[in-house]
Amino acid sequence: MMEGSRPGEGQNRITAKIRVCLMALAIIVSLMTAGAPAFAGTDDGSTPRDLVVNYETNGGSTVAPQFVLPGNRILFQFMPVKMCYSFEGWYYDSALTQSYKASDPIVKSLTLYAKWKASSSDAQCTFPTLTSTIGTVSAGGTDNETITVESGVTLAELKAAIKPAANATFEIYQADGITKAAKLETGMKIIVTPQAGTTKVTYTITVSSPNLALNRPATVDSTCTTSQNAAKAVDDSATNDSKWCSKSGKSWLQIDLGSVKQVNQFIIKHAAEGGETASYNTRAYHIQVSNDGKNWATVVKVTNNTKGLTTDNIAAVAARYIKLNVTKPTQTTNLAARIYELQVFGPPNLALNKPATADSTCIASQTAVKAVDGNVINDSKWCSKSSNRWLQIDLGFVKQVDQFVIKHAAEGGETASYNTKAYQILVSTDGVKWKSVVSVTDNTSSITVDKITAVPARYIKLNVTTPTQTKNAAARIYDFEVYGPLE
Ligand SMILES: [Ca+2]
Ligand SMILES: [Ca+2]
Repeated sequence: MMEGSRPGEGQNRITAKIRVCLMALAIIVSLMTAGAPAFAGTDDGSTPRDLVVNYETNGGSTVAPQFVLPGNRILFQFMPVKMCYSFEGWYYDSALTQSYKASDPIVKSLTLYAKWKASSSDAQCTFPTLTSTIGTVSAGGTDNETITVESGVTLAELKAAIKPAANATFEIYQADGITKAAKLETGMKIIVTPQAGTTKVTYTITVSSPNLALNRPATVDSTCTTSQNAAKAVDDSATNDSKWCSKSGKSWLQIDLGSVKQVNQFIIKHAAEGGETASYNTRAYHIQVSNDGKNWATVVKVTNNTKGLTTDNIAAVAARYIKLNVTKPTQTTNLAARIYELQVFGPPNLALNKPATADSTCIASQTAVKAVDGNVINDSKWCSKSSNRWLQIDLGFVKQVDQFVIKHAAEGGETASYNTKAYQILVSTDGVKWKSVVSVTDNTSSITVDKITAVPARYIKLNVTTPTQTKNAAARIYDFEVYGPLE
């Protein structure tokens, strides 16, 4: 598009001029007020009873402190200006979460913080934004935006997924914004710098792992009212009474994760997380896991909880069903169990949706990709009946791996006699030199879990040597999962 034909350019120029004038005015006012502070709310000067309101403008023009009598409002407040940004208001906290209103009385000396929004409509302001194929960021790219990535995403993967704006560069730093990051963690920052080096844009990283229980089918022993049902414990909400409640005295909640998953963490939101008194927080509970809904193993036992939010970490176990038994529902004699949320997390499957290849397929749809899609339904398997059946996965980068979970024929609903009988797993860092790490000769199970001492690997290869328990020659792998030690 030609320079002169850009729509709204004239208007942008005028806006920019007004901004420059505003900034100059603000600087003059700031200089004046710095010499003669505005004693808002009192006419007798800075007596010892005056409170001081300081302003942190976060890169905008300076605003001088003001003095206010306790309980009074600030009568006249200066607005700062900042090139290429519009002022979004004052906040009580540097994280900009609690907004200040002009009607708020001032009850103690404090600092107010300015919030800014990048005004990308201004042609003079080219914002150093980014787009990313991992996580979600707004198209405009505003300062202090959050980018959420799933656990298991590496620093190198995120870097490869980011495309900064034209002529801009970016780097990922630790939370201080200065030290370069070595691996991804919540609170780290992506800072995008334009060629001119003036208006940097910061994105804050949140690392999240998916809640395996979210909106999964859930059942309970009973409810206090019909709306306080099992689904409320897995809906990712702790507001508007979104809880499961039961006062049977033998209260339990059971969740079906849909298929067997690796599980290593439970987070429960009790009464106080939903705004109720902390004395209603669950006192004692235990958590059980099962692959079939019949045989249960107790993995968590808590007898003395007082908190509104509990986090129970365990060594990773394979589980399809999760059962929460509330043994003492409150801190008092009140008998109602109140569970606002039961969240279930697992370690990241390093093979999920990674490039996969195989020697052959039985039919065109039963490709290698089906073995790394996280699904076991609708015939989602890789199938091969050649004499040399292999599946290979590229993790993308060299990672530490220490566990392989394979879902065989019966997990996909086929006869257990088609479960893989014998297989080997090999690993490689370069795809050329291979090391055998697992060799199984007599499996009958529909799910196999093979743990090894952690090794570095980028490529994982599964050789199916005896595909079934019978003479049937087809290998059927519904899912091949790879896990590593938690860093
Ligand atoms: Ca809820
Ligand atoms: Ca699958």
